Amino acid sequence: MSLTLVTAGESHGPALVAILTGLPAGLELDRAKIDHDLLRRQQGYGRSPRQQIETDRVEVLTGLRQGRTLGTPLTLVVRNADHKNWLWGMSPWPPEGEPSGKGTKAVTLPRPGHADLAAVMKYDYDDVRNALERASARHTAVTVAAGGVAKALLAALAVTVSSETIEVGGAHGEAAMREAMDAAKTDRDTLGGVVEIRVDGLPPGLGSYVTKEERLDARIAWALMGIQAVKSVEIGDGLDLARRRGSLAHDEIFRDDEHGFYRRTNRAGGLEAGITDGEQLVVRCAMKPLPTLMKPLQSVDLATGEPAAALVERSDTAAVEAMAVIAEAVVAFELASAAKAKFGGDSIGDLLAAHAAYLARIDWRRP
Ligand code: EPS
Repeated sequence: MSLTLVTAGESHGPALVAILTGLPAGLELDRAKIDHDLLRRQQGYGRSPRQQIETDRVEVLTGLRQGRTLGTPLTLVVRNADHKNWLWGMSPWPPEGEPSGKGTKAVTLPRPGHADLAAVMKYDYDDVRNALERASARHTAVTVAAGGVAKALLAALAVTVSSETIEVGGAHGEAAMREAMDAAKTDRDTLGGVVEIRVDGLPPGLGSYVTKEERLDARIAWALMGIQAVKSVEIGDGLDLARRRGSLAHDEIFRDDEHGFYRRTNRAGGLEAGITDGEQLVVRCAMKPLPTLMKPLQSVDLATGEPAAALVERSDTAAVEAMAVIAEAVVAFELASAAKAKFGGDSIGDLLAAHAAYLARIDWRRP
């Protein structure tokens, strides 16, 4: 069985929840490591004042005993500290007493680029809040917690996942990216950017060409495109490969006793035909600028049908660095799922034994 993940939760509701199934029993989880990723997701230049309200921490409700998985569904929770300001407005049950706090008035000014307009039409809402609460990127907090569990499984296989923000608002390099974010903030505007994920230690043979569902390139693209605001995903040399001749687009095959089979280039980014090829996995994804602008774009008031400025709410100037941590998490989840599908095992010991037997069979050494 491979892994499954379901997340739930509204941005200003009581909590965010993730349920993971298919984990082997006996996998050791380190709460501090998961919380560290939650902290990394909250940090980054250009983040919103909301981050001063939240201190995200993982709680576990099921599936874990004394730090080790039980092989049963694992339920993770990240509370929304801000919910205390929305007790009436985001009450799960019909609220009691006079309206108070935030979220008491219907939002009728849809923001271009957010889910707002399409969602109110689709779901027959008269309050945009019903859509934006779930469309919000807030729930990526619990996605990151789930990614932390996946990273623990990958770490047991000596696989490590890292990320880097390589571009914000078209600027490269730490200083230029900060400058771009400062300028956008001054102009009450927002920025997007590009992150790169690298994964080391993956053996050849995860994923498969057999079905679309098993193609790891498809799964990674699906997972990354599922992150709010992501508009493009690239694996290896990606788009640039389309502009080259075949002689400069592929990774020639070599073999010696020290490495087994290996490549001297990695244009494929570690994936051929949806299967890992034993090289470093390299994936980039790009997010558009955030749609909540302090200098609002043109919209229409849904209550009157008249032209109006879009909703202005507390927002980030850019969240590209946060997106890097989220991208790590979703890529880690797909890789852990592919590893579980390949090596199986009801216990982590069985999974590691199958992994070791496989490495002993193939002619490949970890680069
Ligand atoms: C978001 C809007 C902002 C962001 C939020 C994503 O939230 P709020 O409306 O509460 O100010 O801060 O992201 C987070 C809360 C988070 O933890 O990442 C949106 O509309 O997507």
